[in-house]
Amino acid sequence: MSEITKTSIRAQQHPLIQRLADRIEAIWQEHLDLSPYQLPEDLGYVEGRLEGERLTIENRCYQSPQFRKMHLELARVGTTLDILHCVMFPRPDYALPMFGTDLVGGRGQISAAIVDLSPTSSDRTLPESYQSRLQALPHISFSQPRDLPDWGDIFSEFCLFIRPGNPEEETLFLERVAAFLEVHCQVAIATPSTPEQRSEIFAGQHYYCTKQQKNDKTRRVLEKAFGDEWAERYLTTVLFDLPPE
Ligand code: BLA
Repeated sequence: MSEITKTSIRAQQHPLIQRLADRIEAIWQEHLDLSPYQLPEDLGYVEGRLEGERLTIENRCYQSPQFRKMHLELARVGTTLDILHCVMFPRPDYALPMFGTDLVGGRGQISAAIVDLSPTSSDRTLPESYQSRLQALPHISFSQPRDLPDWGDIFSEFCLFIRPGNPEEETLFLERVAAFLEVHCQVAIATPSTPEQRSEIFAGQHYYCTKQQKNDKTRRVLEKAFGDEWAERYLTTVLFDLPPE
């Protein structure tokens, strides 16, 4: 797939998605020692059909000493649905939470904007270094908070899930994602590895992925465009795969 096509999809998406994608990559490049991460052969760029509309998925994927996989995905269904999906999977030698963000919108309006640093420890709490930094961020309130679904027990108390009500709230959300990501990168590079906690961390990541795979809204979009089997494979090998044990 050529770089030109890759850039052009981003340029067609909702402006908040473009801004967030650019910001995420800039923060990664600033703080982390990135190298490419190879996705399964045929899944870097994919096209399917959803109710007569074209579904295009574009993936960017990196790794670093602390992160097994840093995945940024942009997806577009016809001209009606724009999606940004991003997850950072720590290597299981590092006692770090999962960073995740999802923006879903279309026709000029983002309907779902979520960001979290989700715990992977067996007590389901974030390390003290994260708690103190996240608590220190200024309080912001949004006009349309959203309720988490049943499978959302993986998220931390700092999880932000809203529908942005206006351009100011879109920018506030963007800045909050950037703040979470800055905290994450700074703490991650200062965190020593703890191989003795490997199985606990692995179990925490496993739980996170299992729950995310229960998001019917994501699954339905993929099943309609690509079929049930393909959707299952994509959910378990690209979106929420597990590290080799
Ligand atoms: C919601 N995710 C959604 C919705 C759609 C998708 C269509 C419903 C939008 C709405 O309720 O307004 C679709 N998201 C996708 C697709 C992909 C995607 C197709 O990423 C990828 C190809 N989802 C994540 C991550 C988080 C997440 C990393 O991928 C959180 C860190 C959360 N998405 C999430 C949540 C909802 C959602 C909590 C709301 C689910 C609900 O209300 O039932």
